[in-house]
Amino acid sequence: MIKPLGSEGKRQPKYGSDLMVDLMAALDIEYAAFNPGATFRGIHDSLVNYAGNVKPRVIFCCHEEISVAIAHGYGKAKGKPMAAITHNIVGLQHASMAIFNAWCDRVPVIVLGGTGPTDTTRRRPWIDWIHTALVQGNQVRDYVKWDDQPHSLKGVPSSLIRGYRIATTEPKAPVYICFDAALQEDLIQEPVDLPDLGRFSPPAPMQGNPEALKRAAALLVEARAPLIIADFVGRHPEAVSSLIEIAELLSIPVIDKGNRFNFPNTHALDVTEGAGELIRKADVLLALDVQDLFGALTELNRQTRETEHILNPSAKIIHVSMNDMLVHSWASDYQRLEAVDVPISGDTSVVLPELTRLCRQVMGNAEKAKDVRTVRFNAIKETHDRLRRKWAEEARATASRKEIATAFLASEIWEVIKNEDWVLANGSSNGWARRLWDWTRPYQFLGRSGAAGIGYGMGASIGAALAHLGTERVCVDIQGDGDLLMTASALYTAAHHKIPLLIVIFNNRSFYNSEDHQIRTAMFRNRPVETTGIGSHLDNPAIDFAKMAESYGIYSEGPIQRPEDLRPALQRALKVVKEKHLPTLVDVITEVR
Ligand SMILES: Cc1ncc(C[n+]2csc(CCOP(=O)(O)OP(=O)(O)O)c2C)c(N)n1
Ligand SMILES: [Mg+2]
Repeated sequence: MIKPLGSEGKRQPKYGSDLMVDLMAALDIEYAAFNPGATFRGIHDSLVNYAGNVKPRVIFCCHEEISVAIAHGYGKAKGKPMAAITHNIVGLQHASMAIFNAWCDRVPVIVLGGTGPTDTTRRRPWIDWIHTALVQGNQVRDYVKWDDQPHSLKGVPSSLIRGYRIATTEPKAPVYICFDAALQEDLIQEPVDLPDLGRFSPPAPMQGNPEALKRAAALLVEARAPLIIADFVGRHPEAVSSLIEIAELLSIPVIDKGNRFNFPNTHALDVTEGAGELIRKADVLLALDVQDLFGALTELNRQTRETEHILNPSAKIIHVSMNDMLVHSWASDYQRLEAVDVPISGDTSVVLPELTRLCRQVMGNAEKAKDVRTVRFNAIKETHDRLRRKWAEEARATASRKEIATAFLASEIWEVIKNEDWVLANGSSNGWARRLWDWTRPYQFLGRSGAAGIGYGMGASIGAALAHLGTERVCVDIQGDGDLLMTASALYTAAHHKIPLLIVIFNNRSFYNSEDHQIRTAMFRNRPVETTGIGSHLDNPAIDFAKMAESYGIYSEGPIQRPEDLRPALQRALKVVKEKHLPTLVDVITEVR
């Protein structure tokens, strides 16, 4: 909800950029992340000297990819956007990977930029020319929801307010708004009135079509083997309890695709990793905000890229999503086309309660059906319990290995944080965090990067920790070594702003995902695998991440090589996070995967 102007509305803006900063404050934008650049020196000055670095507060970064990734993580954790400011076309090019991540992850980020001056007679030779594009938004237009470049100061309020509203209307996504340097720096000639922002809020969430919802309810109640696959439902935390309710009402097993926290892993109906068998025998599938529906119903041979569609062809598919509401042609983020019997455009946060109500109506008091559902519930619970027991045993078995296994890493982090109010901001230790920990509350997991563009983890984790600042929550980043190296200077931002964050490096000394591809390719072609580390294995020299963190002023531990050294190191680091409210880094050398 956009709030009316507070005390900041009583300030007297003198320059164009003062007004821009007033608007950001009015829109309740708490932070603006950036590294500096002369095309927004006006805004920079206004943030610091006019608005006193209070709201928005400057988050000082060393790369635009980090600024946007911070806003990305913050947007998910806080449920509202912050700003990332990029320096004309050069900063925007650096930012573009992170904007694409946020775009695919459907997260609102207010990306701001400077340009020009667009009046060529006011440009400095050389630099103002090579840094000005016609128009700048072209560069990222294919993966932002909207972009704009207002031509007058009077046009600035509607541009920013519209941008904020578009970004925060479902499906949410980044927007880019570019301010001419001259507009920022010129004196305000005529006062510009700010409108009552309370009248520009995004619309209420969209309900599904009533007829389609009735069909869906009838199919679900009649189903012999219904199945739910959920992917982005948890972007609205309150929708998680609605999902639990409908799953419990009809005893439907749930597969969580993990782009958000969708379903508690402790719940008897969670069968996330037992998916294959359930998909094969399902007769009605309720897909909820699934980004890649074809992918969710498919088994993949990683070596040959061949896919096998495993859903029974006679099964009926209901898909509730906003996917059809945001399609651009440039990036194929719409995925392979999948047939759907009951497509419902709507926001699952309001569709699920309504669908549950309709299912109750259809069910009435049929006693016989109750027995069927109880038998089904018990069978699913057995699968769920069996899987959890199996994983716990597998993890225990890794404790005696000489090297640190990914399951062991996850279980040791769990032992250290399980009595804290924790948030897993990034990473999963190869999936083990969800297998072994108790995930019960929606804010505990933020999902993934969106576009699998590496360089995301550090920035997104700082953003999440910013969102939780002032609470007792402990944010944890299980940070890939390769991903970290892409945006390592984020450590400076974490240290400079004293961001409480437990960074655990899952250090397999490799861009292992790619190394694994090299191994498979070589095997498939009957070529030697011994050479596959060339260009992907991060050794020779092995990087000392603890020393690196130390040079940024961050408390660090490691490299931890022996299983028995891991827990004490994590405990010491956690103590620093909790008592000193600072970032810490524990470098853990692990098995490759
Ligand atoms: C910007 C970008 N470049 C390259 C890749 C290809 N890629 C995917 S995963 C990966 C390795 C990441 O390394 P790390 O974070 O250490 O994770 P690991 O695979 O070792 O667990 C690479 C290089 C990518 N996804 N994004
Ligand atoms: Mg790695």
